[in-house]
Amino acid sequence: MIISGTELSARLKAEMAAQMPQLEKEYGRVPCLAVILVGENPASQSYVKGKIKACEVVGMTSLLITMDASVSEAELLAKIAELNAAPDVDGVLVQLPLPAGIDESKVIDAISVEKDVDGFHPSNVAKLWLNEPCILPCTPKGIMKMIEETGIQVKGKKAVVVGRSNIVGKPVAKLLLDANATVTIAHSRTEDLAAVCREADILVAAVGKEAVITADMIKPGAVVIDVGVNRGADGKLHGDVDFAGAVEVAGAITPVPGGVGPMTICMLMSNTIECFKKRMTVNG
Ligand code: L34
Repeated sequence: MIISGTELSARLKAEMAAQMPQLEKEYGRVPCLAVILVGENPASQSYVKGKIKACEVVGMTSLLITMDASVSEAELLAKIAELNAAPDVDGVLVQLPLPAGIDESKVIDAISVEKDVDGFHPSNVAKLWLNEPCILPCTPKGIMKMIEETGIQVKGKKAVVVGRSNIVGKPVAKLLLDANATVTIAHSRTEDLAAVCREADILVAAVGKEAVITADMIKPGAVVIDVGVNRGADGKLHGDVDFAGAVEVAGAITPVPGGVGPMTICMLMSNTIECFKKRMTVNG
């Protein structure tokens, strides 16, 4: 089984689009996402384009703010403050990575928690780990939706997450733990990574290196989620998993492209709606 993020996200976006007339009637407007893109990183440009396009598809409004790579940290922080204060903006996202010289954690801290559609703000991270209601980071949330889609029961299963980043590895491990999986976080210093991976009923590869997960590292029938988006020497996108080999062994697997990437964007739409609804009910 190939878990298509393209198809699943299209279905979920259509469901969200169907809610828009009701939201507009109830609150007088549709949700609005503001995206700040600093510099001209081609990958970031492509992902941001996807985010703006998704807003159109869902029927929400968006604001794209592009800033020169030479922008100062102070200018960027001032723009964030302006968007935090804007009553008609529900979500504020600063596309990462940022140019050298800008402190990413300072930027993330500056985004108002109520508008933190990425779920990267320390308050949202703390809430996630304390089991309090919060905005979930988009990629981990999308991964859980894809696992759900396979119909497998996560409870009691062995899950191995390869990678320990703040935006994918750590939060997806927490969500798998909440779903009652037995979770291992493996990483670049893990001894005998292949043996650790072979134990996994659910394997999440979030390393950021092409084809580090090969067929021999996969337990037959396992669910394999490939978070990698690596631009190869051939100019094409490759996952962290050697797909051609892995698809023969796995029970279900996500492709790259067309897997986790589109689901990340889809969950961003869902988070924006969530922030919108919360702000509209709290602020009247
Ligand atoms: N602030 N920065 C912030 N939030 C995020 O959620 C992200 N991320 C990651 C990078 N920086 C961020 C994304 O948006 C990764 N990411 C992302 C989003 C979308 C896609 C990939 C990564 C995506 O749509 N990938 C397509 C291919 C797109 C292409 O061809 O360039 C796919 O099918 O995988």
